[in-house]
Amino acid sequence: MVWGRFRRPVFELPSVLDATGLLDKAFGRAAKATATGPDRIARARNLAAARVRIAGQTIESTLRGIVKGFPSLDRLPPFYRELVDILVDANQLKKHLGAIDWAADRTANMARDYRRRIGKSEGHSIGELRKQAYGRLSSLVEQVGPDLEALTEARRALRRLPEIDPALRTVVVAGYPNVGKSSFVRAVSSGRPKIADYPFTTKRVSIGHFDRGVERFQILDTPGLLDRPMAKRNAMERQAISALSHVADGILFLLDPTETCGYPLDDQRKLLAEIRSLFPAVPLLVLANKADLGGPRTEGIAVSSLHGSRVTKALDALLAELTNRGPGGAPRSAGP
Ligand SMILES: Nc1nc2c(ncn2[C@@H]2O[C@H](COP(=O)(O)OP(=O)(O)O)[C@@H](O)[C@H]2O)c(=O)[nH]1
Ligand SMILES: [Mg+2]
Repeated sequence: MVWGRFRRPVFELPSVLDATGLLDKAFGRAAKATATGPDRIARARNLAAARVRIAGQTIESTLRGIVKGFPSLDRLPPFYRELVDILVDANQLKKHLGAIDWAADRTANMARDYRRRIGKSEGHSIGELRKQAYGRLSSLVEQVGPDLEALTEARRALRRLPEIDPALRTVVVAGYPNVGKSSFVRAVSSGRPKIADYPFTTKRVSIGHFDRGVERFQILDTPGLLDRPMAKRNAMERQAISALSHVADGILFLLDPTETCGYPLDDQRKLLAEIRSLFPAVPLLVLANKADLGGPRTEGIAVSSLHGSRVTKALDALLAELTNRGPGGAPRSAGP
Protein backbone atom coordinates (compact mmCIF):
# COMPACT_ATOMS: atom_id res chain seq x y z
CA MET A 1 0.00 0.00 0.00
CA VAL A 2 3.03 2.25 0.03
CA TRP A 3 2.03 3.68 -3.32
CA GLY A 4 -1.41 4.70 -2.13
CA ARG A 5 -0.78 8.35 -2.69
CA PHE A 6 0.09 7.71 -6.32
CA ARG A 7 -3.36 6.35 -7.04
CA ARG A 8 -4.10 6.68 -10.75
CA PRO A 9 -1.09 8.92 -11.11
CA VAL A 10 -1.03 9.67 -14.77
CA PHE A 11 -4.60 9.72 -15.90
CA GLU A 12 -5.64 13.13 -14.71
CA LEU A 13 -3.42 15.05 -17.04
CA PRO A 14 -4.33 18.60 -17.96
CA SER A 15 -5.76 19.09 -21.40
CA VAL A 16 -3.30 21.02 -23.48
CA LEU A 17 -4.53 23.68 -25.88
CA ASP A 18 -2.61 24.55 -29.00
CA ALA A 19 -1.40 28.11 -29.47
CA THR A 20 -4.46 29.17 -31.49
CA GLY A 21 -6.86 27.60 -29.01
CA LEU A 22 -5.17 29.28 -26.10
CA LEU A 23 -5.20 32.72 -27.77
CA ASP A 24 -8.87 32.33 -28.74
CA LYS A 25 -9.70 31.50 -25.15
CA ALA A 26 -7.68 34.44 -23.76
CA PHE A 27 -8.90 37.12 -26.18
CA GLY A 28 -12.44 35.74 -26.09
CA ARG A 29 -12.55 36.26 -22.33
CA ALA A 30 -10.88 39.65 -22.61
CA ALA A 31 -13.48 40.78 -25.13
CA LYS A 32 -16.19 40.39 -22.48
CA ALA A 33 -14.50 42.84 -20.13
CA THR A 34 -16.39 45.94 -19.06
CA ALA A 35 -15.11 49.07 -17.37
CA THR A 36 -16.36 52.16 -15.62
CA GLY A 37 -14.76 55.55 -15.07
CA PRO A 38 -15.53 59.23 -14.49
CA ASP A 39 -15.13 60.14 -18.16
CA ARG A 40 -14.77 58.68 -21.62
CA ILE A 41 -10.96 58.59 -21.58
CA ALA A 42 -10.81 56.96 -18.15
CA ARG A 43 -13.34 54.35 -19.26
CA ALA A 44 -11.34 53.61 -22.41
CA ARG A 45 -8.17 53.36 -20.37
CA ASN A 46 -9.76 51.05 -17.81
CA LEU A 47 -11.29 48.88 -20.49
CA ALA A 48 -8.02 48.47 -22.36
CA ALA A 49 -6.20 47.67 -19.11
CA ALA A 50 -8.89 45.14 -18.13
CA ARG A 51 -8.60 43.40 -21.48
CA VAL A 52 -4.85 43.09 -21.21
CA ARG A 53 -5.16 41.89 -17.63
CA ILE A 54 -7.76 39.22 -18.45
CA ALA A 55 -5.92 38.04 -21.58
CA GLY A 56 -2.65 37.87 -19.65
CA GLN A 57 -4.17 36.09 -16.67
CA THR A 58 -5.92 33.56 -18.86
CA ILE A 59 -2.73 32.76 -20.74
CA GLU A 60 -0.64 32.64 -17.60
CA SER A 61 -2.98 30.45 -15.57
CA THR A 62 -3.55 28.06 -18.46
CA LEU A 63 0.18 27.66 -18.99
CA ARG A 64 0.81 27.18 -15.26
CA GLY A 65 -1.99 24.61 -15.10
CA ILE A 66 -0.34 22.62 -17.87
CA VAL A 67 3.00 22.57 -16.06
CA LYS A 68 1.48 21.78 -12.67
CA GLY A 69 -0.78 19.05 -14.03
CA PHE A 70 1.94 17.01 -15.63
CA PRO A 71 3.03 14.25 -13.31
CA SER A 72 6.49 14.73 -11.94
CA LEU A 73 8.23 11.76 -13.47
CA ASP A 74 10.60 11.40 -10.55
CA ARG A 75 7.70 10.82 -8.20
CA LEU A 76 5.88 8.18 -10.18
CA PRO A 77 5.87 4.61 -8.87
CA PRO A 78 8.64 2.59 -10.56
CA PHE A 79 6.21 0.67 -12.72
CA TYR A 80 4.89 3.83 -14.32
CA ARG A 81 8.30 5.43 -14.53
CA GLU A 82 9.52 2.56 -16.64
CA LEU A 83 6.48 2.69 -18.87
CA VAL A 84 6.76 6.45 -19.23
CA ASP A 85 10.37 6.03 -20.29
CA ILE A 86 9.13 3.86 -23.12
CA LEU A 87 6.60 6.44 -24.23
CA VAL A 88 8.17 9.85 -23.88
CA ASP A 89 11.66 11.22 -23.61
CA ALA A 90 11.83 12.55 -20.07
CA ASN A 91 14.50 15.13 -20.91
CA GLN A 92 12.51 16.51 -23.82
CA LEU A 93 9.42 16.64 -21.64
CA LYS A 94 11.32 18.67 -19.05
CA LYS A 95 12.50 21.12 -21.72
CA HIS A 96 8.98 21.65 -23.03
CA LEU A 97 7.60 22.18 -19.55
CA GLY A 98 10.44 24.61 -18.85
CA ALA A 99 9.57 26.60 -21.97
CA ILE A 100 5.93 26.82 -20.90
CA ASP A 101 6.93 27.96 -17.44
CA TRP A 102 9.14 30.64 -18.96
CA ALA A 103 6.29 31.82 -21.21
CA ALA A 104 3.98 32.07 -18.17
CA ASP A 105 6.50 34.35 -16.42
CA ARG A 106 6.96 36.48 -19.53
CA THR A 107 3.19 36.78 -19.95
CA ALA A 108 2.76 38.06 -16.41
CA ASN A 109 5.54 40.65 -16.84
CA MET A 110 4.35 41.75 -20.24
CA ALA A 111 0.73 42.20 -19.15
CA ARG A 112 1.80 44.14 -16.07
CA ASP A 113 4.05 46.40 -18.12
CA TYR A 114 1.35 47.20 -20.70
CA ARG A 115 -1.26 47.87 -18.06
CA ARG A 116 1.07 50.37 -16.47
CA ARG A 117 1.70 52.07 -19.79
CA ILE A 118 -1.99 52.09 -20.68
CA GLY A 119 -2.71 53.67 -17.28
CA LYS A 120 -0.50 56.59 -18.20
CA SER A 121 -1.68 57.06 -21.77
CA GLU A 122 -4.23 59.30 -23.44
CA GLY A 123 -6.51 59.23 -26.46
CA HIS A 124 -5.28 57.37 -29.49
CA SER A 125 -2.38 55.63 -27.82
CA ILE A 126 -4.67 53.69 -25.43
CA GLY A 127 -5.99 51.54 -28.29
CA GLU A 128 -2.55 51.36 -29.87
CA LEU A 129 -1.00 50.00 -26.68
CA ARG A 130 -3.81 47.48 -26.24
CA LYS A 131 -3.23 46.22 -29.78
CA GLN A 132 0.50 46.07 -29.21
CA ALA A 133 0.00 44.07 -26.02
CA TYR A 134 -2.26 41.59 -27.83
CA GLY A 135 0.30 41.29 -30.61
CA ARG A 136 3.14 40.58 -28.24
CA LEU A 137 1.13 38.10 -26.20
CA SER A 138 0.23 36.34 -29.44
CA SER A 139 3.86 36.08 -30.56
CA LEU A 140 4.86 34.79 -27.16
CA VAL A 141 2.23 32.05 -27.18
CA GLU A 142 3.05 31.18 -30.78
CA GLN A 143 6.69 30.91 -29.83
CA VAL A 144 5.86 28.06 -27.43
CA GLY A 145 3.40 26.53 -29.91
CA PRO A 146 5.77 23.62 -30.68
CA ASP A 147 6.15 22.96 -26.95
CA LEU A 148 2.37 22.89 -26.54
CA GLU A 149 2.14 20.45 -29.43
CA ALA A 150 4.79 18.20 -27.93
CA LEU A 151 2.97 18.20 -24.59
CA THR A 152 -0.28 17.30 -26.31
CA GLU A 153 1.53 14.35 -27.87
CA ALA A 154 3.01 13.31 -24.54
CA ARG A 155 -0.40 13.56 -22.90
CA ARG A 156 -1.91 11.35 -25.58
CA ALA A 157 0.83 8.78 -25.05
CA LEU A 158 0.55 8.84 -21.25
CA ARG A 159 -3.19 8.48 -21.34
CA ARG A 160 -2.79 5.18 -23.14
CA LEU A 161 -1.16 3.63 -20.10
CA PRO A 162 -3.22 0.83 -18.60
CA GLU A 163 -5.03 1.88 -15.46
CA ILE A 164 -3.10 -0.33 -13.14
CA ASP A 165 -3.56 0.84 -9.59
CA PRO A 166 -0.18 0.57 -7.85
CA ALA A 167 -1.96 0.58 -4.49
CA LEU A 168 -3.64 -2.79 -5.11
CA ARG A 169 -2.00 -6.19 -4.97
CA THR A 170 -1.81 -7.60 -8.44
CA VAL A 171 -2.04 -11.04 -9.99
CA VAL A 172 -0.52 -11.34 -13.44
CA VAL A 173 -1.70 -14.09 -15.78
CA ALA A 174 0.95 -15.60 -18.05
CA GLY A 175 1.04 -18.31 -20.69
CA TYR A 176 1.10 -18.79 -24.46
CA PRO A 177 -1.56 -17.13 -26.62
CA ASN A 178 -4.96 -18.85 -26.69
CA VAL A 179 -4.39 -20.91 -23.56
CA GLY A 180 -7.30 -19.02 -21.96
CA LYS A 181 -5.71 -16.12 -20.06
CA SER A 182 -8.34 -13.52 -20.94
CA SER A 183 -11.08 -16.06 -20.25
CA PHE A 184 -9.56 -16.69 -16.83
CA VAL A 185 -9.45 -12.98 -16.01
CA ARG A 186 -13.11 -12.73 -17.03
CA ALA A 187 -14.07 -15.80 -15.01
CA VAL A 188 -12.67 -14.51 -11.72
CA SER A 189 -13.40 -10.80 -12.06
CA SER A 190 -16.31 -9.09 -10.39
CA GLY A 191 -17.76 -6.99 -13.12
CA ARG A 192 -16.34 -6.73 -16.58
CA PRO A 193 -12.58 -6.48 -16.97
CA LYS A 194 -11.47 -3.16 -18.37
CA ILE A 195 -9.71 -3.26 -21.67
CA ALA A 196 -6.86 -0.78 -22.05
CA ASP A 197 -4.16 -0.15 -24.61
CA TYR A 198 -0.70 -1.27 -23.74
CA PRO A 199 1.88 1.14 -25.04
CA PHE A 200 4.32 -1.54 -26.13
CA THR A 201 2.14 -3.86 -28.15
CA THR A 202 -0.77 -3.56 -30.52
CA LYS A 203 -2.64 -5.94 -28.23
CA ARG A 204 -4.93 -4.77 -25.48
CA VAL A 205 -4.52 -5.62 -21.85
CA SER A 206 -7.52 -6.72 -19.82
CA ILE A 207 -7.63 -5.68 -16.19
CA GLY A 208 -10.12 -7.21 -13.78
CA HIS A 209 -10.78 -6.90 -10.06
CA PHE A 210 -11.84 -9.29 -7.35
CA ASP A 211 -12.31 -8.91 -3.61
CA ARG A 212 -11.26 -11.08 -0.68
CA GLY A 213 -12.61 -9.75 2.60
CA VAL A 214 -11.92 -6.04 2.60
CA GLU A 215 -9.01 -6.26 0.20
CA ARG A 216 -9.42 -5.57 -3.48
CA PHE A 217 -7.02 -7.20 -5.92
CA GLN A 218 -6.46 -6.61 -9.57
CA ILE A 219 -5.75 -9.29 -12.12
CA LEU A 220 -4.35 -8.68 -15.54
CA ASP A 221 -3.68 -10.43 -18.75
CA THR A 222 -0.49 -9.25 -20.45
CA PRO A 223 -0.86 -9.91 -24.15
CA GLY A 224 2.36 -9.69 -26.07
CA LEU A 225 4.51 -9.83 -22.94
CA LEU A 226 4.57 -12.99 -20.86
CA ASP A 227 3.21 -15.12 -23.69
CA ARG A 228 6.20 -16.17 -25.73
CA PRO A 229 9.93 -16.86 -25.42
CA MET A 230 12.03 -13.90 -24.34
CA ALA A 231 14.85 -14.43 -26.85
CA LYS A 232 13.39 -12.33 -29.64
CA ARG A 233 12.26 -9.43 -27.48
CA ASN A 234 13.03 -5.91 -28.52
CA ALA A 235 14.29 -3.40 -25.99
CA MET A 236 10.87 -1.87 -25.46
CA GLU A 237 9.27 -5.21 -24.62
CA ARG A 238 12.09 -6.11 -22.27
CA GLN A 239 11.59 -2.84 -20.47
CA ALA A 240 7.86 -3.45 -20.23
CA ILE A 241 8.48 -6.92 -18.82
CA SER A 242 10.85 -5.46 -16.29
CA ALA A 243 8.17 -2.91 -15.38
CA LEU A 244 5.84 -5.83 -14.63
CA SER A 245 8.20 -6.97 -11.91
CA HIS A 246 7.11 -3.90 -9.95
CA VAL A 247 3.44 -4.75 -10.00
CA ALA A 248 3.27 -8.55 -10.01
CA ASP A 249 2.55 -9.81 -6.50
CA GLY A 250 1.70 -13.23 -7.84
CA ILE A 251 1.74 -14.98 -11.21
CA LEU A 252 -0.69 -17.55 -12.55
CA PHE A 253 0.84 -19.55 -15.37
CA LEU A 254 -1.73 -21.17 -17.62
CA LEU A 255 -0.84 -24.37 -19.44
CA ASP A 256 -3.09 -25.75 -22.13
CA PRO A 257 -2.54 -29.53 -21.98
CA THR A 258 -4.98 -30.01 -24.87
CA GLU A 259 -2.62 -28.02 -27.09
CA THR A 260 -5.68 -26.59 -28.87
CA CYS A 261 -3.97 -23.24 -28.37
CA GLY A 262 -1.57 -24.32 -31.09
CA TYR A 263 1.57 -24.63 -28.94
CA PRO A 264 3.09 -27.97 -27.88
CA LEU A 265 3.22 -28.61 -24.13
CA ASP A 266 7.01 -28.79 -24.29
CA ASP A 267 7.20 -25.21 -25.57
CA GLN A 268 4.72 -24.09 -22.93
CA ARG A 269 6.86 -25.65 -20.21
CA LYS A 270 9.95 -23.88 -21.55
CA LEU A 271 8.14 -20.56 -21.30
CA LEU A 272 7.10 -21.47 -17.76
CA ALA A 273 10.74 -22.09 -16.80
CA GLU A 274 11.73 -18.81 -18.37
CA ILE A 275 9.12 -16.82 -16.46
CA ARG A 276 10.11 -18.54 -13.23
CA SER A 277 13.67 -17.37 -13.75
CA LEU A 278 12.58 -13.85 -14.72
CA PHE A 279 10.56 -13.42 -11.53
CA PRO A 280 12.31 -15.64 -9.00
CA ALA A 281 10.85 -13.83 -6.00
CA VAL A 282 7.22 -13.74 -7.14
CA PRO A 283 4.97 -16.64 -6.07
CA LEU A 284 3.87 -18.54 -9.17
CA LEU A 285 1.14 -21.13 -9.50
CA VAL A 286 0.62 -23.40 -12.51
CA LEU A 287 -2.89 -24.05 -13.81
CA ALA A 288 -3.83 -26.66 -16.39
CA ASN A 289 -6.65 -25.01 -18.30
CA LYS A 290 -9.36 -26.37 -20.58
CA ALA A 291 -9.92 -29.33 -18.24
CA ASP A 292 -13.41 -29.58 -19.72
CA LEU A 293 -11.85 -30.84 -22.95
CA GLY A 294 -10.21 -33.74 -21.14
CA GLY A 295 -6.62 -33.35 -22.26
CA PRO A 296 -3.73 -35.35 -20.80
CA ARG A 297 -3.08 -35.10 -17.05
CA THR A 298 -0.26 -32.63 -16.33
CA GLU A 299 1.18 -30.61 -13.49
CA GLY A 300 -0.87 -27.78 -12.04
CA ILE A 301 -4.42 -27.36 -10.80
CA ALA A 302 -6.88 -28.49 -13.46
CA VAL A 303 -9.33 -25.67 -14.24
CA SER A 304 -11.70 -24.54 -16.93
CA SER A 305 -11.72 -20.81 -17.59
CA LEU A 306 -14.60 -21.29 -19.98
CA HIS A 307 -16.91 -22.97 -17.48
CA GLY A 308 -15.44 -21.30 -14.42
CA SER A 309 -14.61 -24.63 -12.81
CA ARG A 310 -12.10 -24.50 -9.97
CA VAL A 311 -10.96 -21.02 -11.00
CA THR A 312 -11.76 -19.59 -7.56
CA LYS A 313 -10.02 -22.50 -5.87
CA ALA A 314 -6.93 -21.90 -8.00
CA LEU A 315 -6.93 -18.18 -7.30
CA ASP A 316 -7.29 -18.78 -3.57
CA ALA A 317 -4.35 -21.18 -3.65
CA LEU A 318 -2.19 -18.40 -5.08
CA LEU A 319 -3.51 -15.87 -2.56
CA ALA A 320 -2.67 -18.27 0.27
CA GLU A 321 0.83 -18.40 -1.13
CA LEU A 322 1.05 -14.59 -1.12
CA THR A 323 -0.19 -14.44 2.45
CA ASN A 324 2.40 -17.01 3.53
CA ARG A 325 5.13 -14.79 2.19
CA GLY A 326 3.61 -11.85 4.05
CA PRO A 327 3.24 -8.32 2.74
CA GLY A 328 6.31 -6.96 1.03
CA GLY A 329 8.01 -10.37 1.43
CA ALA A 330 11.05 -11.16 -0.63
CA PRO A 331 12.32 -8.42 -2.95
CA ARG A 332 11.19 -8.74 -6.51
CA SER A 333 13.45 -8.67 -9.47
CA ALA A 334 13.40 -9.22 -13.17
CA GLY A 335 16.27 -9.44 -15.56
CA PRO A 336 14.95 -9.70 -19.06
N1 LIG B 1 -12.93 -25.59 -23.93
C1 LIG B 1 -12.32 -24.54 -23.37
N2 LIG B 1 -11.96 -23.47 -24.13
C2 LIG B 1 -11.36 -22.44 -23.52
C3 LIG B 1 -11.11 -22.43 -22.12
N3 LIG B 1 -10.48 -21.28 -21.83
C4 LIG B 1 -10.36 -20.58 -22.98
N4 LIG B 1 -10.90 -21.29 -24.01
C5 LIG B 1 -10.98 -20.89 -25.40
O1 LIG B 1 -9.67 -20.71 -25.90
C6 LIG B 1 -9.62 -19.62 -26.80
C7 LIG B 1 -8.58 -18.62 -26.33
O2 LIG B 1 -8.99 -18.07 -25.08
P1 LIG B 1 -8.45 -16.67 -24.56
O3 LIG B 1 -9.01 -16.48 -23.20
O4 LIG B 1 -8.71 -15.61 -25.57
O5 LIG B 1 -6.90 -16.99 -24.50
P2 LIG B 1 -5.66 -15.98 -24.30
O6 LIG B 1 -5.13 -15.69 -25.67
O7 LIG B 1 -4.69 -16.77 -23.50
O8 LIG B 1 -6.16 -14.77 -23.60
C8 LIG B 1 -11.02 -19.04 -26.84
O9 LIG B 1 -11.69 -19.56 -27.95
C9 LIG B 1 -11.64 -19.55 -25.55
O10 LIG B 1 -13.03 -19.69 -25.65
C10 LIG B 1 -11.51 -23.58 -21.35
O11 LIG B 1 -11.34 -23.67 -20.13
N5 LIG B 1 -12.11 -24.59 -22.04
MG1 LIG C 1 -6.06 -12.77 -24.29
